Amino acid sequence: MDELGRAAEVLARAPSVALACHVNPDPDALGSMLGLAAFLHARLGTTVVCSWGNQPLAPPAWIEPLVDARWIVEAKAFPRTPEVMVCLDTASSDRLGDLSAQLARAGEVIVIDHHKTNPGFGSILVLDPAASSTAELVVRLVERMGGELTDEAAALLYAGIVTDTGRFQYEATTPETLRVAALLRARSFDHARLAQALFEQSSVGYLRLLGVALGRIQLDPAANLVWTYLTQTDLSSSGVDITETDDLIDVVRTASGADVSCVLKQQRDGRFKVSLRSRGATDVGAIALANGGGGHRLAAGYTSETGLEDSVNAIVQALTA
Ligand SMILES: [Mn+2]
Repeated sequence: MDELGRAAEVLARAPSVALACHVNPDPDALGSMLGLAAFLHARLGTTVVCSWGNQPLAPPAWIEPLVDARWIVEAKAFPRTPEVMVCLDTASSDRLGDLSAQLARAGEVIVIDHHKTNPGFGSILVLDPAASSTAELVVRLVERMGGELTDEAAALLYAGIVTDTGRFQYEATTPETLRVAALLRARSFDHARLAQALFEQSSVGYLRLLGVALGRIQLDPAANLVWTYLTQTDLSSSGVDITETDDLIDVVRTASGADVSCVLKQQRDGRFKVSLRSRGATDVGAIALANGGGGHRLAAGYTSETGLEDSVNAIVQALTA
């Protein structure tokens, strides 16, 4: 049997399922995890528990109307020895953060992911790098299992697809992606409000900080690179949390003057979180992988141990090699 079929079979039999996604979850991680949880709970009465390896957890506002708050627990309350554990949108086991220790103790570990750089882990691996999003894979799984999605589950999965495809714009958007999205949109949820909650939630402080980041943008034509950065001082003086700056890279990537765009953001521990995007000509996933990170061919990232200058130099070197 194929891996999707095995996953469907295990989930159909499990009275309780523990679901996890990667640390600092994006809407695809959260949407695929919570969407699957919502489906299992509604369809089979499965006891579901969901978490990710950040402590404390800070669930984003957009999920609030869509989930039962009791499903989400802190990592320390996650089952120590789950019979069935599902890891969603998690490109490698260390991306589970505090939850990675549970892998060795879990009975069955189902990994559902679409990251090309995923080395493969778990006992059942549903990995399709051609899929637009992990949420798209969850819909395939749901179709295999059979049964209806609730409106909330559909909204959660739709959120994963609409964000990971850049609102159906990126290369990975296939006819299958649109079929799946249409299937979800057929359920009754307010997609316009959901999109607003996902894409139009900037604080004025963030917009000012965006101005700072865009003001210091650098173009390196030889490396075909456009880049900028934010420091902890920038963040603290503007009162903006780093999680609010996720779409900075989406503004920088619109620059037509370079194929590769990069944003370096200093974290609390001083290290720089590096986000890379390519307009199509460069495999930035390879650069991220070489630096201990991962992702996709055109969108990837890693955490840099070196300072800002050395981090940028290393990227320039990789691009001009
Ligand atoms: Mn994803």
